[in-house]
Order: sequence, then structure tokens, then C-alpha cells
Amino acid sequence: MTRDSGIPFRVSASIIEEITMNPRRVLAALALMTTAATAASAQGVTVTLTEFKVQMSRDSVRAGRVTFQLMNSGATSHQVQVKGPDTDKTSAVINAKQAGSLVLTLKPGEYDIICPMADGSHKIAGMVAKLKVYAPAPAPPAAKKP
Ligand SMILES: [Cu+2]
Repeated sequence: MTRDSGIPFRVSASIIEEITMNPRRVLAALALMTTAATAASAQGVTVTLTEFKVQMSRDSVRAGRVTFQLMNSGATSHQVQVKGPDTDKTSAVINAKQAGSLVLTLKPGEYDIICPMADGSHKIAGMVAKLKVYAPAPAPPAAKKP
């Protein structure tokens, strides 16, 4: 689920060899790498809800598609609202001991992860957390021969 190693994909030995042996194919190889990097960018955040806390498996992600796995470990119903730049999305109500999910495409910035239930009283009681969304990773450096 969480892939944030800084090395978004492995470059196969054959691609490295192609770059070394045939510089004219570098552009084609880079196009392949870009595709691989995009595929590796799906990110997951597990959000655990209790009375009255929002706990997240991570507090930052890269901009792009983010899947929030919502787990209500509490004894009452909760909900998750994601609020930030151009974003204000709320999950369905999640009953006690049930799970849900929310898939959003986020841009860089600071987001609040809130339980909006009971006219905001869950939030006031402590159900709010921060998520930082960083700019997309820069293009990886050119592959080097080991
Ligand atoms: Cu709540």
C-alpha cells in the first residue's frame, strides 16, 4: 500500500544496456520510465477513527491519486471529511466496527482530515488530523551503470 521509497520503480538491466549501447533510444526508454513512475504513484492512507481521534498511517503524501482506507474502530458512527485546496469531500457515515473508503486526487497543500458528525462536536472533541500533500516527485536521475 504505502510506496514512498524515493525509488518509484526499478530500471531493468536491459533498459540500462539499451541506453548505454544505443543513445538514440534514450527517449523511448524515458517514455517507458515515465509510464512506470505514474503506475507506481498510487498512494494509500489508512485512517482509523475512534472516540475522539483521527489516526493516520502517514501524515504526508505526494500530489495525485490517494486512497483513504477508513476504519471505524470506535463504538459510535463516524465520518471522514477531507478539506483542503479545491477539495471538500465527505465519506459516507461509517458505523462502529465498519470500514469505508474515499479516493481523491489531491493537489499540493495542507489538508484537514475531520469527522464532521454531530454538528462538529466530534471535531471539537479531537477528531481532526493534518495531511500534507507535496508536489509530485521530480523526474528520477538518469540510470547509471553499476
Ligand atoms: Cu466522529
